[in-house]
Amino acid sequence: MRRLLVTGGAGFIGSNFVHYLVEQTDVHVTVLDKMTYAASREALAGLPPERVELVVGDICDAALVDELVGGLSGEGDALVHYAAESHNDNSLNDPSPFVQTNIVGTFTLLEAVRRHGVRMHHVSTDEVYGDLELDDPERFTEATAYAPSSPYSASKAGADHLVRAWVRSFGVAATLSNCSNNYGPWQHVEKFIPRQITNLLSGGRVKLYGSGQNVRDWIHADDHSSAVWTILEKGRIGQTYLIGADGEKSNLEVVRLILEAMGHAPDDFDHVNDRPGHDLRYAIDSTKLRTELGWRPAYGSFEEGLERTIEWYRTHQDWWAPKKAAVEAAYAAQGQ
Ligand code: NAD
Ligand code: TDX
Repeated sequence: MRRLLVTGGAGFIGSNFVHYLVEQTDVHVTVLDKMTYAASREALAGLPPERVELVVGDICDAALVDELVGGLSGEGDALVHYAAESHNDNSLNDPSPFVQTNIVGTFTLLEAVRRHGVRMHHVSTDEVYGDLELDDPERFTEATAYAPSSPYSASKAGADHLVRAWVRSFGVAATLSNCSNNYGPWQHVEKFIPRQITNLLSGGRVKLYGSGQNVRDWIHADDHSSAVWTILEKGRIGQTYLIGADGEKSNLEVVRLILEAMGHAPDDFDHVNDRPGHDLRYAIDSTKLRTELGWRPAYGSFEEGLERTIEWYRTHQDWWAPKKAAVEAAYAAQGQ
């Protein structure tokens, strides 16, 4: 059986990818995850044990990584690298784990795939390209210059550069993808959309940074999964593919959609302190992935995916409620 090693597979997007693999393919999945605050065993619960194995460990642990990557010797086997510190606000408070996991961790994986000749797919973000003006006619493409703004995006950019250099200098068989903002089940309540939904579900108020004019390009995590699988199957080694679903919305628009869907008045939100260095707009041109590899998102609209996500948080209170108080206390301490 074909084997995939999925780092960060107990986090938001990684666990959605593991579910996708179990439902849509016949590969065996080994998840390597440190089980930080962002991970969740519940997200992998109920998956068949003969298909999915969880190894709790750090991608910076060279001996463990070498052993797991060394086990990927079959045709079609691959390492898919999702593990990261992923939250911008946290990176502004303490950049250290971002540099360690996102840069040193990626380096550790690259050295192992180099030694063992294993195929790798590196999962990255559109934030490495910095931000766009609201009226910029050009969206991000694979040719856009790197210009990260935050410690998080700088650490992801550093990781991307390492992957590209290991491809060119050592002939490592890697592909890269840079995706826009994801939403869907199992996203931590620190992030924008789950924070607002769970604020309303727990009797709190929606919190909008600054004026809310900032634009994000939303994609459902399922569509991100199908794109990564498409790249694994058909992508050209050494290439970068941008992943996006034409889902640009201002934060104010998203807040109003959530308020409306949950039966609240459109102005029922608070403006809070803005994020320092807050990127204005992200927007992805995914023409290369669509034309070269034939990928299409399955979700017809952001509104459809948002309704389903709100319903998911309504029915998974047991999962998110224990995390909520600590996250809100940390935000309150920063005036957010
Ligand atoms: P997440 O924070 O929900 O999950 C990250 C996972 O990585 C967690 O399970 C955590 O325990 C694990 N992890 C962290 N440090 C580790 C280490 N040292 N060793 C092993 N495991 C470790 O993040 P996410 O939102 O699911 O993002 C996953 C990936 O997708 C990241 O690489 C992120 O940069 C990228 N990405 C995210 C988005 C988004 O909108 N969330 C968009 C584009 C790209
Ligand atoms: O309470 C909030 N209010 C608010 O207005 C929060 C938590 C966020 N925001 C704003 C900030 C951003 O403009 O919403 C937008 C989205 O914020 P986040 O969910 O923190 O995401 P972002 O900073 O855009 O980064 C996300 O997308 C790219 C992921 O967290 C990254 O891992 C990914 O690389």
